[in-house]
Amino acid sequence: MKTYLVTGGAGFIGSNYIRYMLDRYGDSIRIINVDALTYAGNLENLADIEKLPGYRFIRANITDRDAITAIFAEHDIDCVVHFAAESHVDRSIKNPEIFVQTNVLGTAVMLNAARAAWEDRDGTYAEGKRFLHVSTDEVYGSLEEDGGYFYETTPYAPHSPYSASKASSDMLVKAYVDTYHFPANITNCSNNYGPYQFPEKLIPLIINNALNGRKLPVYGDGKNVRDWLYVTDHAKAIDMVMEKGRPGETYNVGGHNEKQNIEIIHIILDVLREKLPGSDPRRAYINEDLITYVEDRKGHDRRYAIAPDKIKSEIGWEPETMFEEGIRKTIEWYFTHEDWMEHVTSGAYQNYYETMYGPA
Ligand code: NAD
Ligand code: TDX
Repeated sequence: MKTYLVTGGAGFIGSNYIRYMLDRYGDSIRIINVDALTYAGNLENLADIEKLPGYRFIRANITDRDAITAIFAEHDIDCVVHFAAESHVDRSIKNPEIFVQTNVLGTAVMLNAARAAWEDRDGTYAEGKRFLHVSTDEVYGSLEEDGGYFYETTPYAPHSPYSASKASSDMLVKAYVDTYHFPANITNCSNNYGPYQFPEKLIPLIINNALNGRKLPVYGDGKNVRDWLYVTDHAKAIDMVMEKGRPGETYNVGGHNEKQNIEIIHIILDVLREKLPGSDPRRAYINEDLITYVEDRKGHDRRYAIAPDKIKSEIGWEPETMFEEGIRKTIEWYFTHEDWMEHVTSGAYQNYYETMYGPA
């Protein structure tokens, strides 16, 4: 039976990945979710999973070397899927240091602990050991509006403290591959969206603000382009890279769903109007008047886009969910999970952790 150590599994992508894996493999795998439960980690994201026999949660900070080493000592880990990170660009502009601590030092701790547990005396690793580092397309910098894509060979050119910290962590993984023949892969993914995304990111923020009649903040001219990937498609890509990826390789994961931010906002408003019943009072205020242009993000990357050719040809993965379908599924999820949004925006879930586990 394979045992996966998933870091950051209480966050947006990590919780969707754990659900995907337990749906797909059931009792034939074990998942140990290691998460510090920062503001972005929410055990409500896994409420339907916490009692499954193959699942276990451990609260630990990835920068805590002793705690991480103890987890490797206690469990025979086959695969690490490393999601844990500070993930929000705007927060990194305000407070870069925590991004270096978690994303760079935390990744170093994870790599060291995995290597110490896995490496044989002759410098080899048992069959089946694999460390998958989940990274971002933002490490490649920014593309021109009128063309080009990020490829695995594109030079790194991060601009924000967030992307600089992710680029640094990628470099550490590459150094482990080159120096210790460490069995790792890196996936660099485009913008994800879907259920359980924290409403600081564009799509859930716009859905939540519109439903509450609040302004919809658009940075700059609203024409920055992101390449949107439905989160379950990303979970499937990670599973396939873990199964079929060549050790040491990087795979870019993208949605072929490029959209300007302002287009996203118009689509969300259209779908909200389409989905809300005629009698719903919110229909009165959900309209384009809510759109408000605000000061641009500092160092705002203009365009991200991935051509996922390598992962398609080597591994057979392709994005399956087109944006028009994915955004409908996402909005329906937020409609049926108003309690989740209420707990997240009020901070109620964090009070619960303090009671359960003490201060972070
Ligand atoms: P998220 O912010 O929703 O979740 C991050 C999780 O990591 C939370 O559960 C948090 O509690 C945990 N965490 C943070 N610091 C920790 C620490 N020091 N120790 C242990 N746990 C800690 O992030 P996400 O959007 O789910 O992103 C997951 C990963 O995917 C990140 O590495 C991010 O860089 C990468 N990524 C995200 C996107 C995206 O669009 N969201 C796209 C590409 C790559
Ligand atoms: O209120 C907003 N108004 C706005 O115009 C917010 C929150 C964002 N934006 C713009 C900025 C970006 O151009 O929307 C775009 C998307 O912004 P975010 O949702 O903050 O995502 P982004 O900065 O592109 O980064 C995301 O994708 C890559 C994730 O947060 C990263 O973790 C991931 O690596």
